[in-house]
Amino acid sequence: MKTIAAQPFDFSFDPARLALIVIDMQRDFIEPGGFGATLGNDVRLLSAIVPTVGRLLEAFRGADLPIIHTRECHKPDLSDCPPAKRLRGKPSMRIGDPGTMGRILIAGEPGADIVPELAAKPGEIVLDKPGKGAFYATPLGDILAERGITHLVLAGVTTEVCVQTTMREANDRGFECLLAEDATESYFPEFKKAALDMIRAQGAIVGWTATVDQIAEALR
Ligand code: C5J
Repeated sequence: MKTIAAQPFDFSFDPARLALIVIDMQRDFIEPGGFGATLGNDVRLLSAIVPTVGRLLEAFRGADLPIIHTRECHKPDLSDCPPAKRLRGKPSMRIGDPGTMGRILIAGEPGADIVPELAAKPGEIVLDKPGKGAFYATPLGDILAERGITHLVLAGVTTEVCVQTTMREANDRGFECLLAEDATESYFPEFKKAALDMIRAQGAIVGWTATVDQIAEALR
């Protein structure tokens, strides 16, 4: 067993049962001119964590542990995008519309891809997901079960939307989850802080948090 110095208390895990899930580090959320920017967000908040997520990936690669990358995107015919998701609000562009990096959040389009700095290496899993949570309508549960994974480290964007949703889905499926607090970000800093507080509250009711340095130290 190994231990990560975490909040609200140490996170113990068997390295043979640990995997990393990096949520939605996609060009459409992170790069200028993408979907996130068209929604009025300052994408520099998100691009700032790219090097830190890179260090977390290297720590898992160095320890030869499983890595899963997710991408929030939909089929070109939008059959997996509920109208409630596509039509809500009055954004200047909607999922499926032509954007600066191809059709917005459509599988196979440049904007839906992971930023080049964090591209998956051979052997790593890239999972397309139509929902906020990475377990909904994907084979993620089977992928983790096949590998005997019981403990997860999560990272990516955005903290309070797809990252927190995935962490809560994982909790309900019995996984022990730790969020890498400096390898996740929100367009709304106060939402990130609130999400971290919620996760750690009541004796880690959703899970633990730790820095990338603390995680890397335990994996060395
Ligand atoms: C959002 C995500 N924020 N990956 N997606 O719509 O968090």
